Amino acid sequence: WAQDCQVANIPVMQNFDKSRFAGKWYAIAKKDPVGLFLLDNVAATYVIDESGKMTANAYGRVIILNNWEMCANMFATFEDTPDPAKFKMTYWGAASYLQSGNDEHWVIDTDYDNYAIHYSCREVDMDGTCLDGYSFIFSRHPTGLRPEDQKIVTDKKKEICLLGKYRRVSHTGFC
Ligand code: ODT
Repeated sequence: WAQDCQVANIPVMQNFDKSRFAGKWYAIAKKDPVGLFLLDNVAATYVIDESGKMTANAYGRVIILNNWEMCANMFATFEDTPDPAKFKMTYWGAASYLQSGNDEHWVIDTDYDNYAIHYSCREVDMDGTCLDGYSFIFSRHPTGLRPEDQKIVTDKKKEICLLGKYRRVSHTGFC
């Protein structure tokens, strides 16, 4: 394939099955957006209700008001779209001073049992590439990705034009 950094052409997970995606995922790497929020110790738990609607809660270490360090408890609801791997996420914090808003929530790839690649472009540039966005590499294991999943994840980072843009997300037990 040829590299195509157009947001509209980013390949997402085929036949995404949200019920298999449910449960807890540990963020092990992150590409930050402008105005970075979740720093580290980040995990997200997805729930699918009887009607098939997806919700999630997440936690992570944040620094607010310049210097106050805390664990943010965050919640999200997801609106389905015609593409099963693409959702519109509405999110808010347990406390009013935490971030809230609406973001895209795309699942680029996952094997459901070990790794997942999340992607969200917040602002598409004039040329169709992403001007501001963020992405999480998730693992079912807090210890990180299995060696056999690393190449798959590296290839996908390249495909979404974010190779080299990630930092590691540590899990120290802070949250
Ligand atoms: O950390 C940043 O810089 C941007 C992230 C803002 C969104 C955080 C909202 C979390 C809402 C609850 C969880 C849902 C799971 C979402 C998956 C990815 C974001 C953590």
